[in-house]
Amino acid sequence: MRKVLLVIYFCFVSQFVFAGVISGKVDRYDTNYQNKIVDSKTQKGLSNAKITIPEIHYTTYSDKDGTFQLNADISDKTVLFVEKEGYKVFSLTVDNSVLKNPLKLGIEQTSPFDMQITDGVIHLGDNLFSDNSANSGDFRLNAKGHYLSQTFKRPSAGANQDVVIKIGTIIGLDTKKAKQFGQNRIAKVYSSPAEVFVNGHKVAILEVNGDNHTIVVNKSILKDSNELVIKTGRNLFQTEYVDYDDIELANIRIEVQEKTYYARH
Ligand SMILES: [Ca+2]
Repeated sequence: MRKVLLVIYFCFVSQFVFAGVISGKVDRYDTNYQNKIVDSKTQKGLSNAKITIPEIHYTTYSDKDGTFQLNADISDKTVLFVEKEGYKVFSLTVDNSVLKNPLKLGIEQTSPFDMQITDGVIHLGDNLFSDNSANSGDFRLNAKGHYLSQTFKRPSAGANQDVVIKIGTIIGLDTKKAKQFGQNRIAKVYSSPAEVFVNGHKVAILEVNGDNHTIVVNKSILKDSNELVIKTGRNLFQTEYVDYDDIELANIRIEVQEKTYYARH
């Protein structure tokens, strides 16, 4: 059987941020390599990176050349994390196809102003969801409520730099757009998008599941101490009671990036 290698780089694209359609660049080509963790710049294998899938309590580490085995029992889409000192936390939506198609994951060195503001997988909603919801099969965490609130200090960003919110991974959004993209199997109903606020200003909506969402924050709304709030949507077809969309978020960071990264043509 021909094997396909997924090469997933951090590739930050902002054009679709308000539609929430942001995901890492995925290149596929034929190879027989094992799963591998590399430095995204040098492409060199990285040893002793920690690879975890929290929802199934799976942990392994990369070997001295960066390779690793994934002998995990993955039934539905779930979050895989890669952590290594000196590198940004990497997260990726995986399903059981990764057991057949080796992963090559490029992770990025941290920058001085990176702030990791969440740890692990966060489930928002009310724990009421259909088995046909986007990726409900691996929802094993109880919802902590319908919104997330985190504070962060004002990042030091120059005139040519943007402050951005990175959401590493989103699973479970049952929006109209997620449905159009074939991300859930619910016949008719859908939910409103999740909303992202900074200091009470809405900065983005999240409509599509995936990895590596990037939201540029207008620096004029930032203060010395800031509040990031992410609210999950609600089922627009349930009028008898409020049914929040049960979603999972992972790997939320605040970063400072060069503005040229987002140049629009
Ligand atoms: Ca719900």
